[in-house]
Amino acid sequence: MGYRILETADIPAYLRERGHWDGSDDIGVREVSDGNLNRVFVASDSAGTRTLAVKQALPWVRVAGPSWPLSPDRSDAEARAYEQLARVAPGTIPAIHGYDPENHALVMEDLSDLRVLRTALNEGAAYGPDTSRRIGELVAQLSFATSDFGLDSAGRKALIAASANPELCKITEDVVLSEPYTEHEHNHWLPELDDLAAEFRADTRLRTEVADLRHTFMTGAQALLHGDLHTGSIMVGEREGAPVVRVFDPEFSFVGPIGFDLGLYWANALVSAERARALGTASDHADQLRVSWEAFENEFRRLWPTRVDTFFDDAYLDRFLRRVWTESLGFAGTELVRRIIGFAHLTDLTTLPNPAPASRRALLLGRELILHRTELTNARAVRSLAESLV
Ligand code: SR1
Ligand code: MG
Repeated sequence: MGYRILETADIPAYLRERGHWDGSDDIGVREVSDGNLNRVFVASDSAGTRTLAVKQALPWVRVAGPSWPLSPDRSDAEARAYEQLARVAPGTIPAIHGYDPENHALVMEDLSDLRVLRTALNEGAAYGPDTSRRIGELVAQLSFATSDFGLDSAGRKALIAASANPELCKITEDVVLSEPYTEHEHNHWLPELDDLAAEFRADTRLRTEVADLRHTFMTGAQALLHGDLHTGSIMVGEREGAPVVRVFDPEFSFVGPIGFDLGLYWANALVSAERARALGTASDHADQLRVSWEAFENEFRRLWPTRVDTFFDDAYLDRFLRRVWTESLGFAGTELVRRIIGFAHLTDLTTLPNPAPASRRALLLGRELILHRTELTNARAVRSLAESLV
């Protein structure tokens, strides 16, 4: 039948055709699309006891419409990433009930009893002890298992080839890792930040450092990444009294530098800290970089004795982790910058009553992280830097 764009009214028949829903009960459907690229529907029975989510990739960027075409094949990358994540961290992703490559649609567990981490933080929640720890562990588990430490050489080459995701990598190379430092129609910012936006475009040293990070992103095939690990790609909540963390939306997944996943998470945590500081609601926000790094490092070191290639010795592990740390800081800096003067901004800042001061601080912090990433050798130094900015 070919690819068809699903509308709300199509979902009940679609779920039945695909064998995801039997019985004749009424299926209620609501569209809950929230991200920049895709559509998401939640289907439920009349009692609300049975629910499923359907995510479909459109042939364009959802928030831009047909003027920004984008192949719906990105859903293949997402389905592949979920397969890998299900192997290493099944409890930290939604249950996947099926993938329909023809319609670029995933049918999965409905997570609407949970809250998007960004939304929860924006509404005043703290991170608590589990979220960043779990994210750090997840990045370690996924990256170790899909690196040259977790897979043999031939398996790695096959993974790299199978995980190519050129269109979405190009989006990142553009909107995160170059456009904000150039004149580009995608860029926009608050008028109060005109001076900094102009400075960033004119700063040749900054541009060279971003070029270095961009090239690392393009060539540093260390491990399979989530690829877009911001606080809008994480759900949190409680089920049966226990904390729940679920990572979703891995459509930007590809084999790249591990620091890109950590860096995105860190930047979004740092922005949440700026919001909390601006509102006077800061609690554990500023500690999340440390918590996630320690969890990542501990889990990676725990897995290290299981590596498939022992030519990589313990001294190399120390060097490797140091490199991941430094690159993570640099990528965090680029994520901060693009979220304030690039295409896609963050509600953490845009919904503040007076967004300019916090946005300025985050922008300055981003530049410092990019320029001084090799000198910032621990989380305490990053925290002091963030607190020192006026
Ligand atoms: C055109 S897409 C812009 C951003 O949305 C996605 O969530 C990614 O973060 C991407 O960079
Ligand atoms: Mg997304």
